[in-house]
Amino acid sequence: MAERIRVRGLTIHRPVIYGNTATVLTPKERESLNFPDHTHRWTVAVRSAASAPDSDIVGGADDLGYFVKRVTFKLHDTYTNPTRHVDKPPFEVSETGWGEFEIQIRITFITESGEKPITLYHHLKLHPWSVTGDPEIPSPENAMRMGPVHSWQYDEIVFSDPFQSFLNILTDHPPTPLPKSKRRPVPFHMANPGSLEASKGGVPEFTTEMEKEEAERLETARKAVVAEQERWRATLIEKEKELERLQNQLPS
Ligand code: SLL
Repeated sequence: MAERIRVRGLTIHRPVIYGNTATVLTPKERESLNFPDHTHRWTVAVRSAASAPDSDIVGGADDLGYFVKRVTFKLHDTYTNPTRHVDKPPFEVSETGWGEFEIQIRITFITESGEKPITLYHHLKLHPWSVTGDPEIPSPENAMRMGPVHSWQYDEIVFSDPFQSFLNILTDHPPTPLPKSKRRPVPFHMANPGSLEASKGGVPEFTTEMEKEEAERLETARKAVVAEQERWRATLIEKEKELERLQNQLPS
């Protein structure tokens, strides 16, 4: 079958995000639940990286159903039926609860792809990031004021030597490009402390500018490591010379 031919040497990727949003339950909401100890409502999801313009949803501009068959979210064992299969977009699970835990996310691709499933891990985040560097969990009142918590990871699913038929499906669905820069206010933990954005919170958005900034951060860090290595090497050489000098001074 010509269709099952692999396109050797070619790689193609699709940008995705995975992670969660969480909000504090109001006292009213808590009353209406069967679980009095639950404090938060959260959604864990796998979405396309680009966000729809003017949307409050992080990512999700494109429907991933054209190449994703199923996403399985493995929740903490304290949940009933902790393994949740989602067989159509949106690939997400919403729940209420009281604690943070690691969620295993398994992505199965459409059968035609011939690709093996991939597994990602996300630490469910319920409590806001500290703005002041204070590691303490804010009070529910403060957390509520800070707005929804967002914890999202950008990633690229890479397919190497794809089947021709799968490649055709992918190229028929080009991903919405990321915007160059942010179009909306950022969440409080990313905003300048004291700014209006910081007090109101906002919705994160992945941009190509962030990609560039991340590359620059990595490059700065790499240079710092090299400089540090050079410094220690120089110190070592100096000390070795001193050792030699002192040894030569010892009475033989
Ligand atoms: C913790 N290691 O102690 C974590 C476990 C588990 C959270 C957190 C389930 C609620 C329910 C729920 O929120 N589990 O089904 O009643 O923080």
